[in-house]
Amino acid sequence: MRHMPIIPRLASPRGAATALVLAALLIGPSTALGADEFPAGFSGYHTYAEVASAAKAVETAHPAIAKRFSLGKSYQGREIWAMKISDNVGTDEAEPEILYEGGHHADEHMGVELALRVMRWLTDGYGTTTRIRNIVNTREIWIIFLANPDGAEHDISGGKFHHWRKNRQPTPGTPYTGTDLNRNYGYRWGGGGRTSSNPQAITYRGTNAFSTPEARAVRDFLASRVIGGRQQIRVAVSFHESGRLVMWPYGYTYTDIPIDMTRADHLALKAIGKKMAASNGYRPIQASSLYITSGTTRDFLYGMYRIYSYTFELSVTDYPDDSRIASETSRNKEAVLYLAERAWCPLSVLGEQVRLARCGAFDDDLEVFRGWTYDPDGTDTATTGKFSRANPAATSSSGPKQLTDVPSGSRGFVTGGGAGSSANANDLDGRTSVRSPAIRLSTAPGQRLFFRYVLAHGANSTSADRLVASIESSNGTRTPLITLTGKPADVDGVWRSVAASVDAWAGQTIRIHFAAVDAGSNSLVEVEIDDVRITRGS
Ligand code: 0X9
Ligand code: CA
Ligand code: ZN
Ligand code: CA
Repeated sequence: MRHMPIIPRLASPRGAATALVLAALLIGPSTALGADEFPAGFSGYHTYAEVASAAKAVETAHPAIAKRFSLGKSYQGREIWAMKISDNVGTDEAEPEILYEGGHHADEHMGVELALRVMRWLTDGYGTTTRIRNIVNTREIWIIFLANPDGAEHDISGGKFHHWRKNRQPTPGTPYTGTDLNRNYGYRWGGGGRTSSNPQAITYRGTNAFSTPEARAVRDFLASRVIGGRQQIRVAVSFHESGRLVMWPYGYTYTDIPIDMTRADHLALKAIGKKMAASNGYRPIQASSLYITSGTTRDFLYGMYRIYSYTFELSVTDYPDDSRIASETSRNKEAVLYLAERAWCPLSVLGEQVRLARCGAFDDDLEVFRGWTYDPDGTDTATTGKFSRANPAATSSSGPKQLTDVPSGSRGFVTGGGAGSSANANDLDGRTSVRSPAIRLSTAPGQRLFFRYVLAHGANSTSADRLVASIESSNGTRTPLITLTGKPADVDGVWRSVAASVDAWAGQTIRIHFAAVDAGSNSLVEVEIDDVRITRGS
């Protein structure tokens, strides 16, 4: 069996450390906790203070492309230092974003070193290497160096290792200290496997999802990267130790493609993971192949935002001495740069057809919220069957009407997702509409609005029943582009796709608007929509 990254062991109860922690809260971490140092043979690793000053020094040396900032404070009040690296670093530009982070686990110091190296590669290389210059100029890179500063300082306190993994937050009502930050994130928090509800365990998940200030700081930072309804960060890696693994989501289930993942995402996650593993020599696996976890950063990043997120387990052994830092970090350089380049459109790893279909100005599989607005005019009349982004239940009336399977993942826009007491209970009555966030079309010709849909109706339908897709210009003018109408016949639900040119709006900022109407006499009408895209011409 392969080396297992974590060895189950119990954390020692909090004792004399309490006084020290209280003192820290009063006096401030650096003085109260002393000048923590790595033991002999490990002094090449960065302490918390050294991480902070290394980042500051890089900002000072490269002010145009590097900006240090804090995500907020740890439990004991330390700043959680981060850096943005990009051209025009002070401006939020419309560039694909990447997140690298280290130090969720206090005893995994190599991950912090890799985060620092990534900073150095990108800033030192900016003036000398075309590849790196291109990455920095066309991306916005975020680095979190040490997500768990209190734990990391505790791990080396007194100049010896304490084998400390968790943060340093006491668990209320118990004598125990520390929550495993990589079990504290709010995506399927609390599940089984190597995730514990026992405050004494090294994999303690916390009293609630996001009960730790450190995970909350990362969560709030991620939320701040949602702009115009869209998460700007597309790819991410968490640096851990040890085992030399590249892992993709999910960790919470053994299933390769569960309900909360699309097939395309799974294929792309795996392809990119394998590509990175081929360059760093690590073993590529789905995270759950190691063991089941829940509440990890990686699962949260993908589950909540569809960020293509990975965990790297660095090093063969735990606590490699500092002679290993240079080789263990540098073997990851290619993988780190490759992922930054892939951030433009990770799905394009699946080939030319996928690139044309899914790397255009807009791509939404409707699996997570991406900034659509229901009833944007406030004039919808639907009494039942309002659009919602739902996992639809099947309905049947003289044959299938609302289909339960959607083309991608488990969700789409549906006119009333529930089955109701009869097929007529939850179908569309009146008008319902939904509008996309703003989309900046490229100036290139050949872009098309594409979507998949179901338009099912009973024999009592007419051409007044319809689904209309319009393009809304930035001045608010709405132009119907695709109109699909009913007719007086029983039409069962079938998924179809449709596309139309948006060349007339090339170079403009637009929104996509869908309206579904059951007009005239009240008929049985069901509409479903999935995979809304602006596809590329070339
Ligand atoms: O257990 C963890 O959090 C990670 N290993 S570590 O030794 N660095 O603690 C592994 C997380 C990967 N996810 C799953 N195995 N599900
Ligand atoms: Ca920039
Ligand atoms: Zn770890
Ligand atoms: Ca979908």
